[in-house]
Amino acid sequence: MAQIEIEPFQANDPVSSSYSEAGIERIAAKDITYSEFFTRFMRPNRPVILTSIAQNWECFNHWIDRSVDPSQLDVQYLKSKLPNLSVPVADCETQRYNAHEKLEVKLYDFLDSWQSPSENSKRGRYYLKDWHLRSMVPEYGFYETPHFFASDWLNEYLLERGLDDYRFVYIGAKGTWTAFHADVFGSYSWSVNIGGRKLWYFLPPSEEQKLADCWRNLPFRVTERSLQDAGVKFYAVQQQPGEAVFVPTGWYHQVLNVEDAISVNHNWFNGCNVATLWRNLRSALCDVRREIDDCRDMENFDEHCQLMLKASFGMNYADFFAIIYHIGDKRLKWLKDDGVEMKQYHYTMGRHHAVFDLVSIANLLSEVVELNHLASYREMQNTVASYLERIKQAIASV
Ligand SMILES: O=C(O)CCC(=O)C(=O)O
Ligand SMILES: [Fe+2]
Repeated sequence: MAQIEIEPFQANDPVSSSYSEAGIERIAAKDITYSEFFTRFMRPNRPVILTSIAQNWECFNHWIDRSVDPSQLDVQYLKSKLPNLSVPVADCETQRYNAHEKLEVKLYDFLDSWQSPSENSKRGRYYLKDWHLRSMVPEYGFYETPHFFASDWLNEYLLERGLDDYRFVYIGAKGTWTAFHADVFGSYSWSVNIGGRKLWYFLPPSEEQKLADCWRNLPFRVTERSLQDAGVKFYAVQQQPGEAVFVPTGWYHQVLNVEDAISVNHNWFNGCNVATLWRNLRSALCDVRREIDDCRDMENFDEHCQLMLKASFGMNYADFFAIIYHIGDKRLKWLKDDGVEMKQYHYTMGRHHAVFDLVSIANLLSEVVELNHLASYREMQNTVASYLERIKQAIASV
């Protein structure tokens, strides 16, 4: 079983935040180690494309009938593997708030109209996306998470708790697209193309502010022209079949299927970007508090804010700390029972990596305690403080 491991180093080493002026690098997956990917891209939060990453995947080898066309979906094969599930599609010709309108259709209807589009078919309009195929049909192992992306606290926690995950499949005809956005919670994403090509526009963090209107709203759609006109720094990249795009935290992006395109992607976070998630969560809570400020005197105002935070942001403080404690407990156990294997997807985690995870948790919780972030949530504050002491002791004894 392959191991994900990093070099022994001080978790408090400064991280360079600069990015390459030359564009987004393309590196063959076999030419870079996990540790290099960690140091050069994941920790400094820089995008990269890793090529030839999917050649052993079942979906890469069977979902596309390459004898016909490089992006021809083998509809018969998919039907033989999958039941007629309800699947989520985005209607790329409508807009609801800052995303496309979502609806549910039957998989076989979607595939049939893909294969033989009729006059009023929605082929170039409906984009099958955010489809939890992996969790819907768990026995069907159609891909393996590349080891580069295996330090994934979000899905590790959700899967071990039997909760809804952030692992998706996307199937979109030429012309379907994903609106301008940064990823949920401020997570990373990775996206691997099984077939077809996608055009990505990427903006380094904060560049998107140049596009904000006077209410601080960002555009639904950008074009090269609108980006240039606003003096925005951006990268345009074409993702080819078999390539993985690593999308760093807080980088706004827009994606267009320039051909019929099929991809797998995950959202995730870990010790490298957990502080950004916490910052985003706090800022989303500030928005909620501001919105219902006139109810401030009501009983249970702070608990109510947490309910609203969960509804608007998809996660609240209790969820966030549940993830931290789950990950922390597992790393603590592995350190104690030295040599116990840590199964993460189908990888094990090395000792330096486990220590890195604990140090990043300790750094985060120290900030939470020292800056009194949980002043309105006393009980949570006490739990965090005592958990921090446990982690510190464990790190000190390494
Ligand atoms: O492929 C797409 O349409 C969108 C993918 C995306 O936004 C992501 O992977 O973060
Ligand atoms: Fe995204």
